[in-house]
Amino acid sequence: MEPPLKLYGVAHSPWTQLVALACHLKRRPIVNVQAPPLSTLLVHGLTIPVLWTDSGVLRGSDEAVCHLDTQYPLLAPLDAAAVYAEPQWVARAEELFLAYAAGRIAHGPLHFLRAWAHIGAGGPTLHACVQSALRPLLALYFCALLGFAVAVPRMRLNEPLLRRNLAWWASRLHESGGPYLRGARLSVADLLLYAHLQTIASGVGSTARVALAVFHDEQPTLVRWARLVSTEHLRDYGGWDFAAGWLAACDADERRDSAAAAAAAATGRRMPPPPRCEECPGASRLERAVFTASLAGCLTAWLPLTLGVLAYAFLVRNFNPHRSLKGYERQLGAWWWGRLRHHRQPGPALSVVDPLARSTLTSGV
Ligand SMILES: N[C@@H](CCC(=O)N[C@@H](CS)C(=O)NCC(=O)O)C(=O)O
Repeated sequence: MEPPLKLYGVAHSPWTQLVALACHLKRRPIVNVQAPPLSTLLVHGLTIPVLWTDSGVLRGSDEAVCHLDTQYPLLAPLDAAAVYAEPQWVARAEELFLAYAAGRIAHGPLHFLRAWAHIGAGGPTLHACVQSALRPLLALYFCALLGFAVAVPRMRLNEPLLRRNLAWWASRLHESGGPYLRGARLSVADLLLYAHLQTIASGVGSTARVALAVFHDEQPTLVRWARLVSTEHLRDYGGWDFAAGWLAACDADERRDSAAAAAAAATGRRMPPPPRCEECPGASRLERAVFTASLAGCLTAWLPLTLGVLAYAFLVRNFNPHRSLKGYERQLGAWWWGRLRHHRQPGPALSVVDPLARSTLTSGV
């Protein structure tokens, strides 16, 4: 058996999920780390994911997935080169991220940090506990990032954008002739959407409640597609699988007899309840205790160090070419600058230009 690859990132990140899904399909075990080595922190900040392989360090999910696909072409080919050559897939995955990312902190920072306590790293107990001790740094970084996005540019979970985006994926599925997004075979296009479904189903903030309802009520073909991906390819995916429980609940819901279904329909939506973050597979009680103790340390005795590291990480994030939503942030900066120059008079609504230049998306901020 080949040695495991080191993957820096967490299961609640769609891009890290994407790399973990590709590793799973290529039968490459991973060792998950939840803080970057110092050299990575200094140059690239805290952006996830990073994958360490025999051929070097791969930053960004696209690099990592392409590497895995070319390295193991005979094992479940993922058509990575072809998918990344069609910019629509990543662009729509980023758009989906923009639609729901801020919803992850909709229940407040305490809920958000509590969800992070439940993220497991897997592996031997000692490894899992060390990662739990390091994870608060990343948790505080994303808490601050999302907190800023909600407080300043007033980002929210954007339901209309989410609806339009999921309708786009559903129409691609329809046009492909199925059962997968690019036709008869599972590809990175499917993994891009499925990775986001995993993050949405991780139960953090309002994403699961709102986005899973849109999935369930408006895009039944996407639910069937997700069930196929889950049962055909991810049966033994393990502790990072957040969507499986919800899909099983959808299954049970569909099997209900018609009288029960009619009664349920009369009382409102028949959607199975979305998972709560503490119900998702993840960290043990010991790991959660270690996380909480370390978080307390980061916010008290080590506060100057925490603030210093976070300030540095926010500084270098702007030079990191791999993180997503860069185009959106550039436009946001220009919009603010315009508002300042025009003496804070309300300007035109901010919109995000689709990188494919096919449509203009209202961001809802
Ligand atoms: N294009 C990158 C996106 C990676 C990314 O944006 N990751 C997010 C977490 S989900 C991140 O680390 N963001 C840090 C930041 O924006 O500062 C990929 O595909 O890996």
